Amino acid sequence: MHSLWYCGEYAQPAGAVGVLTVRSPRLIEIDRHDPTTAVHDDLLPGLSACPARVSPKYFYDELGSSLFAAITRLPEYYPTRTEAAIFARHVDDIGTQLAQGLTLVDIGAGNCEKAAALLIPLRVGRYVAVDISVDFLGDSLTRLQLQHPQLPMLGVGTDFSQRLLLPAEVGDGQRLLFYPGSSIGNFTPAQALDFLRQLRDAAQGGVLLIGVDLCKPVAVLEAAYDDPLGVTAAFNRNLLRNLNQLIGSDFFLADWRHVAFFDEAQSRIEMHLEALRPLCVRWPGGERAFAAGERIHTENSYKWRVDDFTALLGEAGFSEIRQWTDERCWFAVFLAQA
Ligand code: AVJ
Repeated sequence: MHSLWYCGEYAQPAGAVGVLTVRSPRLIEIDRHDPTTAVHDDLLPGLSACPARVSPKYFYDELGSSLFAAITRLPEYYPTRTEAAIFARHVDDIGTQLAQGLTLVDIGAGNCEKAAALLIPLRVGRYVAVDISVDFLGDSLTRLQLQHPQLPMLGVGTDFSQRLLLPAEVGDGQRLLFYPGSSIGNFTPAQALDFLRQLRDAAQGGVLLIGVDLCKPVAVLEAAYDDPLGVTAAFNRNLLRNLNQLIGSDFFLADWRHVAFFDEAQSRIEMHLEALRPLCVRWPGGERAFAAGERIHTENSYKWRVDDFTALLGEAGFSEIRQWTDERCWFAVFLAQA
């Protein structure tokens, strides 16, 4: 079911003195070349639909993952920084709720920076990083392994957007599922409930630590998704580059404008790409005409209220729900028993 594409673990030489032995993180990949199913079942129908839509998972090729890392450093993009501040302030409190030596399973690990700050304070025994972009993940893990030479690490490349399936290699240690950054915000409330249930199953009786972005003034939200430097615009338009690579389409990036706004009724940021002129995009086996001003919906980012998200966790079967937030109540971190 899954192929091993790199395995380079080597043992500590017995009695070695003055030699720093660094483990190599092991990487496995599940269903790597399954793009045909994803492309046929989800990408092409979405591109052809009215209005057109493309899943946000197509942002994250290697360049897209780097652009997202750049977004998290923008002054306007408060979520990453705010969440990190909550962890910095409350990590000891969170740690007292947890056993030692847990397997931290980082869902959507990206550059692994968020988990890196928790490995020591939470006395993690094993680190498993899961991400759709396995090449990016390999680099991130190799760097992290240098800082934690003796911590067992595993990288799992998989597309968990349809279904979260963790391979047996994750091991049978007690699990701490880590789903930070408000990635849950990409899901509609109904999809979020479904995904939380999958997380609960994957936790196998362990715990979930999850970051959730909260409702706040619209101007703050909109600035975070339409920054003056244009990094979010580049991140959004990079999706078209990725599609050109994946399906051989001929999207011309200069024809498309980044659009982001908050929809109060649905409590979500919407991101779109808007055609600047009438045009036709072609790819082997299909084409799609766009009128000037017509949009491709590329992302939703839902903003929650603490009470509503607590209720959602309960509905998904979690218990003993605890939560920490920042002074402005812009972001919340929840800990719950699976
Ligand atoms: C990774 C889904 C949490 O919704 O804030 C950032 C993605 N999109 N800027 C978010 C994103 C535009 C991000 N998540």
